Amino acid sequence: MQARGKFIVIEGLEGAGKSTAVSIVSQAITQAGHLLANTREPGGTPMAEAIRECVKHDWANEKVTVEAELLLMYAARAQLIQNVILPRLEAGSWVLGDRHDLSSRAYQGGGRQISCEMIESLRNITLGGFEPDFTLYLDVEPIEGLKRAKGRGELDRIEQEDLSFFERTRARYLELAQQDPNCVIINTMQDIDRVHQDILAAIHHYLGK
Ligand code: T5A
Repeated sequence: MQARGKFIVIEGLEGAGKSTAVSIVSQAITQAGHLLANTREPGGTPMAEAIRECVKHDWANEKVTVEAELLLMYAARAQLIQNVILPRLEAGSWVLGDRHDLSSRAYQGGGRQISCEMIESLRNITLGGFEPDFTLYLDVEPIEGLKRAKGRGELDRIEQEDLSFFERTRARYLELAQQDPNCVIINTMQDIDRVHQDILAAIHHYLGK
């Protein structure tokens, strides 16, 4: 019988360097001989990509409520898990996610200050105990991450939040990452080559298990 694949996730604030980490980790996984599917959240299916557009869009005079934002994130996640992640894992492929549930717990739980109870109930409905096998959390100081994100062009609705929002988000990320035995924290405030070496070392260590 085909062994179930592993679900690996890259997490971090805007400008943490997730895109580069995704390519480093993808290469390491495929070189180790595994089939790999890449996903991003919110997104990754046609409907979830439409939700992504909707959630990142600046609706001008219509305030996006924190509840609507939270529900949209979990609606997109439900689509992705049922249609892509679980079928791929069952077929033996590995899946590498650019963001997953930790993002909601950090951005909506920490940044937006939505209660843990509300998030927990959506996690139970959507995930039913499903969790990544391994997470790399790329830690960046919000001021530096936003500077990098700004260097890339126009900011979306969430990226336009004030610094305190990202500070709360980062604090929640760190708190949750430190509690998770399957999560490695990468300091991205170092020289970029060193960051890439640390990412490679972490995924090689995981693959060697
Ligand atoms: N969201 C998402 C929620 O609120 N809740 C949720 O549940 C989920 C799933 C998604 C948005 O939705 C929110 C979070 C987000 O606001 P996104 O596009 O997926 O949006 O996420 P972003 O974080 O916006 O993606 P970014 O592309 O901004 O982040 P990256 O991928 O981490 O940044 P990257 O790799 O493009 O790097 C940005 C720039 O910095 C440079 C890179 O070269 C690049 O130019 N850089 C460095 N420079 C110097 N030193 C380093 N160590 C560097 N690392 C990268």
